[in-house]
Amino acid sequence: MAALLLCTGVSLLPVPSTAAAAFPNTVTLRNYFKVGTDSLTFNRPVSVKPYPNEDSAFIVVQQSGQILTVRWNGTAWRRTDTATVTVLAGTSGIDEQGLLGFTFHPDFLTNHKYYIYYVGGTASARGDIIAERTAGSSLRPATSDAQRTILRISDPYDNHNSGTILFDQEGYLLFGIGDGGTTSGDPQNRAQNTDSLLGKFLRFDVNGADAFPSDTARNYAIPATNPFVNMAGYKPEIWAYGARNPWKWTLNPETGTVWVGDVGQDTWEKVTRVPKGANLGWRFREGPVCFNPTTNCPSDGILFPDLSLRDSIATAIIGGTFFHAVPGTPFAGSYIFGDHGTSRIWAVRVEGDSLIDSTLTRIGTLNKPVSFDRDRQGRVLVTTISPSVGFGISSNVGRVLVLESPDMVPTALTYRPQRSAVGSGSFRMDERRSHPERFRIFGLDGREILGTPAGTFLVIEKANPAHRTLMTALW
Ligand SMILES: [Ca+2]
Repeated sequence: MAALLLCTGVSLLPVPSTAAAAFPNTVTLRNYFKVGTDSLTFNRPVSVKPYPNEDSAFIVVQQSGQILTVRWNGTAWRRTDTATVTVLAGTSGIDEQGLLGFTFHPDFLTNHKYYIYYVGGTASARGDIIAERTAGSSLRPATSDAQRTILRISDPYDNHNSGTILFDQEGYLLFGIGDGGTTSGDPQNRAQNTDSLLGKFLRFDVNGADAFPSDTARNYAIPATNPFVNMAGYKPEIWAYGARNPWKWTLNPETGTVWVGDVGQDTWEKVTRVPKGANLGWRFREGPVCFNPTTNCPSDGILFPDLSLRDSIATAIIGGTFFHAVPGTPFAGSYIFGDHGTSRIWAVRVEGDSLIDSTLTRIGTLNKPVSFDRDRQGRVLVTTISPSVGFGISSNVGRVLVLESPDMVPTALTYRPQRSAVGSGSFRMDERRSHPERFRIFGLDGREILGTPAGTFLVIEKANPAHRTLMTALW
């Protein structure tokens, strides 16, 4: 079956042939929603997402429950709309609870659906909730939007809630959640308990019929390709397990694989590529070392981190984003992430799903990064809440900044999951099969690709070579 892909953005830049070995130290941070010499400020912004159909409109998620729309009106940035998520009674609104995640449905422009993740309540009423909302015809979230619960998990403690929900390249909703929390050590060993939904990556089909009609807390279907479907002792929602607190994670747009910054206990912060079915090892291990038990802990079947950072340089890792560079430019193949505790931002070089150089290039210092996102042009946006003290966030004032450098040459990229409908301006990759003479396809490393593999490519129409589009193909 052929998949279709949306092509957005046209790059007129040439396709260089080689990539630089190291990242130049040329990156600066500037206010993105600039107002004079300062910026629009936000109340504890935890994520910023571009609208799927506009270059200059964004959702800014405030932890206290507001979904803001920020738009450029031609002369200035303005908040043009606000929806409020009523977080659960008893929510402290500080530290790790509140409104934490937001994502548009891949077909938002036609079905108007978006998804929120929020955490709150106290004691036995504490819950982690993913909900689906349907915006009105204005295609702007509003407080009045209809809402239905997708998932509700009872949560024993108020921390380790993660904060990311995303649709993957197969069109399923992916969710990472921490081990349930408490002060330390996952005391009930939930992350390794495959009969618990905590300490996991979970994957749902929110387009399918409710597979649990008698369960009001589970309102979705199970993707048949989930790794533990029909396995005794495993919840079928599980995509991967053994996570401690996967606060921020993203998908490698080239491969579709999860890359997570999993917040460590006391000693190690971790960046890990998470393939389907992986066991990240917590609480047996904290990154490269044994945690519980402290010696002779299991290692068979456990996925070790791609990067393990000692507490001397990182104390609360903020999983990052892949920078969509024009192939061959200095920041091609870079994964950019940071640390909330030490305020550092780094780049590492990645090829496909492999870390090809674990050397951390420190490209910035920002007090205090909270999330890494991208705009539709591929630029890296960082939300920050500062000043901050320790792991908790003591200030409410936050801003959105953008990483800029003459060496960071972004290309726009929007992928559309396989189930998406053909829309205006979309492009069918199966034309490559039926009309192979019409297109040339180049990988992100600049090499020409023959055949019709899945991945992210620069597509050039032979009859009109100036028409170049970066796109992701699924088959
Ligand atoms: Ca149900």
